[in-house]
Amino acid sequence: MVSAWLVIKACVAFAPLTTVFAQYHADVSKYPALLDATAKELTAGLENGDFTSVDLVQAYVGRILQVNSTLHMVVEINPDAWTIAKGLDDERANGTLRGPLHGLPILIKNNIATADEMNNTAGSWSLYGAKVPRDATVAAKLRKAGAIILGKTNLSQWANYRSSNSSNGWSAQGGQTYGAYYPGQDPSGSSSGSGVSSSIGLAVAALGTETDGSIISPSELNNLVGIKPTRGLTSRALVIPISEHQDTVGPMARTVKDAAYVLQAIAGPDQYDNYTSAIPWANSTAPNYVAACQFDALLGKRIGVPRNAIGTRTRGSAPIYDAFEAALTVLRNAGAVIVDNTNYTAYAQYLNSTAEDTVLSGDFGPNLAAYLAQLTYNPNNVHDLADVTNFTQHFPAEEYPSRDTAIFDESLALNFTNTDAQFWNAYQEDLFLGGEGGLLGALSTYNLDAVVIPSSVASGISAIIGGPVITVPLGAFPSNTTVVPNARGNLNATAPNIPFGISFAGALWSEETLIGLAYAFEQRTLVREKVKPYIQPSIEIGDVLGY
Ligand SMILES: *[C@@H]1O[C@H](CO)[C@@H](O)[C@H](O)[C@H]1NC(C)=O
Ligand SMILES: *[C@@H]1O[C@H](CO)[C@@H](O)[C@H](O)[C@H]1NC(C)=O
Ligand SMILES: *[C@@H]1O[C@H](CO)[C@@H](O)[C@H](O)[C@H]1NC(C)=O
Ligand SMILES: *[C@@H]1O[C@H](CO)[C@@H](O)[C@H](O)[C@H]1NC(C)=O
Ligand SMILES: *[C@@H]1O[C@H](CO)[C@@H](O)[C@H](O)[C@H]1NC(C)=O
Ligand SMILES: *[C@@H]1O[C@H](CO)[C@@H](O)[C@H](O)[C@H]1NC(C)=O
Ligand SMILES: *[C@@H]1O[C@H](CO)[C@@H](O)[C@H](O)[C@H]1NC(C)=O
Ligand SMILES: *[C@@H]1O[C@H](CO)[C@@H](O)[C@H](O)[C@H]1NC(C)=O
Ligand SMILES: *[C@@H]1O[C@H](CO)[C@@H](O)[C@H](O)[C@H]1NC(C)=O
Ligand SMILES: *[C@@H]1O[C@H](CO)[C@@H](O)[C@H](O)[C@H]1NC(C)=O
Ligand SMILES: *[C@@H]1O[C@H](CO)[C@@H](O)[C@H](O)[C@H]1NC(C)=O
Ligand SMILES: CC(=O)N[C@H]1CO[C@H](CO)[C@@H](O)[C@@H]1O
Repeated sequence: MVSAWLVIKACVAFAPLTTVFAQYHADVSKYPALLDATAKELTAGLENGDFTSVDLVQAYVGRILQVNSTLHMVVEINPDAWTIAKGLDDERANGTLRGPLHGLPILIKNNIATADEMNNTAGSWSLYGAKVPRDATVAAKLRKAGAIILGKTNLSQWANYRSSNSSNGWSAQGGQTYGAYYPGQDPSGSSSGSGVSSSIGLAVAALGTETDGSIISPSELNNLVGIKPTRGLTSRALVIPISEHQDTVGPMARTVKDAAYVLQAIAGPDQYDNYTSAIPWANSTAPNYVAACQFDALLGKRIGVPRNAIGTRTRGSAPIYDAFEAALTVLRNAGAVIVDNTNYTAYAQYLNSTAEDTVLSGDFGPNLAAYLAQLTYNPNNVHDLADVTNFTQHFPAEEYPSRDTAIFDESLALNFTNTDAQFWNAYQEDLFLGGEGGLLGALSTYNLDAVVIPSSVASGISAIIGGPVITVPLGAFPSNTTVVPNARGNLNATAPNIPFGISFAGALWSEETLIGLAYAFEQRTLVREKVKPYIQPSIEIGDVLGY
């Protein structure tokens, strides 16, 4: 249902905005610039009555429509966003405040379900029109915290778990997402649209999901802070899965503190995802991720550099490695003890291992079937991976065989599932490679609070043990960088001005520590604001007031 009031608002949003709103430009500088606006700045404006949450929805939707035809980062806008915003404005007016996200718009990845007008498809037409029994728990938690779910972001289809030859950020439903820092920029993935949207100020923040790299990598390449939480800290209920052993949901935001606000809202136990029962604290002693944002958080912390796991400086990667070495000096100057050569003892074996492929492949079939079994309406009758594969291979917009189904096929070809001994052996191998032979071994041997690594190589070791990682902007490629295409040849994977990040990784459930380290680094460097997108929308809050 679309209210009449919404239709009026929507018409304004779809009008040629720059001309319609031109007369209001005088006021623009009074309000926080949306490219970088923080939750705190927006909340101050709402508190002062300078603007409303309805205005914020209007401004963000206007911005989305200004760039979507170029960047394809948002697949659907929530038609209820205006009425939800009005309700939250009314609550604020009468003194009901749900928390620090009250009345702030957030975008979510198109694999996180909502029980409303929006679809949840992982980018596949097979799920277009499907209905779920309730919101994904993380979406319900966002609503409870007062956030406005503004829309769904494009992604690498099936969270990059379909093809061997597709491109980051492409889905059949949403087309090809591009990054905003260079024409044709590979946005990375699979939370591509969440990365691009958050980076150019199309919401206060976005949710992504990660199995291995899908929050950290697009956060890094889109000049963002991304938190990939410990598996089990955030519920995956009604999130289209890859692997119960590795999947997580986490924030992608412009500042560490904003990411902390969002994580605080979505973390916690959930009866629908029993991995959350591993959360090791009682409600009353749950961490305060926002309070962890302290300028002196690096003081006295022991931070390892696992040299054998950070890759090597080449001519192409030199800017990343040079910035990384400079960052170690920043950390030292902030009072951290940098412990060098905290190598991972089994890293060569990890690089050689296929155990993670086995775990993901073994989980995917049963986990996908369990998601599909929950649908209350399943328009294409896809009940398992075989059905989805058949659909994908026959439905023209899925672009098969130009984009293949190699990863589906590999999972279908497994002659065992995630309850068999072969699966368990692979999972135990992962727990060793990332644990005693990897990150956890180094943390314990060298008595570390965390390790620091270039974000481009940060995800894998933590992914296989379900450990947390946070990435913070570190720099961008210089203007003399040679443009290099991706493997498919349809995106620019390396190019001038493409951002990169630095990551802190630690023990399971160590988000509070990692957020502190990241915040203290971010506040000393403030890299994000030095790197500017080549394209960004022009609509600001001042442009929409009065509509
Ligand atoms: C404030 O508004 C909300 C939402 O409209 C309503 O549920 C609540 O009862 C109101 N509270 C007061 C104190 O008026
Ligand atoms: C969801 O899909 C249906 C088709 O089943 C479509 O009519 C509807 O517009 C979509 N919702 C949104 C918010 O785009
Ligand atoms: C954004 O562009 C994509 C690709 O053309 C399209 O599928 C999607 O519907 C657009 N989203 C909105 C909100 O206009
Ligand atoms: C990639 O960059 C090159 C060089 O600037 C440009 O000509 C090309 O159009 C870009 N690719 C895409 C897909 O935009
Ligand atoms: C989690 O729930 C599933 C079914 O939903 C069950 O098979 C499994 O044993 C449960 N695991 C734990 C640790 O409770
Ligand atoms: C902790 O809080 C959650 C929801 O916030 C609730 O469902 C759960 O029962 C609480 N657990 C305890 C032990 O109080
Ligand atoms: C750690 O790894 C680096 C890079 O492979 C190597 O140069 C160094 O000797 C190793 N140090 C230790 C203590 O193993
Ligand atoms: C890599 O795998 C091959 C084949 O399984 C094995 O022979 C070799 O010893 C492995 N190397 C390492 C460093 O684990
Ligand atoms: C595969 O998909 C085609 C086209 O949608 C359909 O006609 C056929 O029945 C499907 N086959 C199976 C085995 O589901
Ligand atoms: C799967 O196949 C492998 C080798 O082909 C065999 O060793 C293994 O026992 C099979 N597992 C099951 C569960 O059938
Ligand atoms: C870019 O310029 C820097 C500084 O002049 C130089 O060190 C570097 O080698 C150049 N990079 C390339 C790819 O030409
Ligand atoms: C509405 C819209 O623009 N849909 C596009 C989504 O992406 C696919 C694949 O690129 C296009 O075929 C659709 O036209």
